[in-house]
Amino acid sequence: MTDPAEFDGTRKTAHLGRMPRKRAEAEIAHGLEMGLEAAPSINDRSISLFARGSQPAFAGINTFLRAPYCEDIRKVGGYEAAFVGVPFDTGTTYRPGTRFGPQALRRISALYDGYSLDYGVDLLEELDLCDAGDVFVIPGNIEKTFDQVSAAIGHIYTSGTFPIICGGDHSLGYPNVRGIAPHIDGNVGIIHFDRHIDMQAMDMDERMHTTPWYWTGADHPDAHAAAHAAGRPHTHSPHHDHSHMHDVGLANCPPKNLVQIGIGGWYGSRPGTAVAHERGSSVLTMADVERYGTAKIAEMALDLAWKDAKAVYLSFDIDSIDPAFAPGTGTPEPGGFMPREAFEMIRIIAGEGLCGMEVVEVSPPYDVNDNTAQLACRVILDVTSAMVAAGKLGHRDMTAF
Ligand SMILES: [Mn+2]
Repeated sequence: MTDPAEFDGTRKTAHLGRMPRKRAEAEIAHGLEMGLEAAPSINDRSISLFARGSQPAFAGINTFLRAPYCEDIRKVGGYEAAFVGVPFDTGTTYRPGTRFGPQALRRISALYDGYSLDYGVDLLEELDLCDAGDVFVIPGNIEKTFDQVSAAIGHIYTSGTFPIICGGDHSLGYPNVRGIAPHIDGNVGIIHFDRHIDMQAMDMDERMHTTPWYWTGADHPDAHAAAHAAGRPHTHSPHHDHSHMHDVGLANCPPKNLVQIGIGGWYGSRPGTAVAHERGSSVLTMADVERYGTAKIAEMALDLAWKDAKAVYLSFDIDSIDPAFAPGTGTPEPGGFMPREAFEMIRIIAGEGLCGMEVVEVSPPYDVNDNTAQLACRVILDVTSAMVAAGKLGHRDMTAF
């Protein structure tokens, strides 16, 4: 006999049905106060005259998921999670445009109400989320931008708030982790979804979006650059001409805890493959994903990333999803994940908890119908929801489960 009580959908509709809508009701009251009463012919008196809440989705001033704008960033610690944009694409090696990523995500995120039947989560009710606005990037200078980004992300993280970082290109992986890892007492694992390995030392003589994970660990030959910049004694290396690099401090992110999922294709990865081989990161191709299946891949990624580590960081390059679904990106590479495959893996990974996350490489000028921005938005919503459902983020009453 088929028992509907056993359906996932039955359990989750029950949970969502029980959950109070305190925040939603407060938002309506706020909208009426700020936006005045609607015209007399409007029967639904929760509607205001000027749009001041989440509806209509196409109206109003967008923050991510209509979350409060944390303009006074000194108060970011009052929130459990913060969306922060880093509109930087100077690290791009092919076609730019990711500087418009944060705006695109904010705009399309207005479509969503904050609840998910898939997760049985209502982010509006169960997570104190803000939009921290954007980091002030320096478009003409990669290293100065890296310094701005590390300091900004470090501020959010040390305020006790989960950073949700929206790029921007993937060069940001390096300064993002540099903002978090130094504040963690122990090793940090990195789970990296991408079609590209992003692990070469330099690209066109600078640290570009092909290079962030070269700088993991303390044993790479360019560690001297940090010593040079800090005025510490150091020995020469093949890259002594690059002493303009401001820091290389991902010392507690060993490559053995770096798991790279979905790598392959025909562009950009050759120089980094030698580095990955020498340093011992875990590289999983699409063939690996087909062989083991997505759930097993996610479990193996957790094993490797968490081994002797205190925390794990998630780096999600939207080009890991096939360009048929995510065309709006700087270096598209056919043969990537189906969206549902990616969603399953991030759900399993995020359920174990994360110290921070980034979604990078959304390039709206190349997007179609906002599909790519929407997928990136979905990655953020799924990761945060998986963490809320597992009691790793937000304020769900776990005793009710
Ligand atoms: Mn990529």
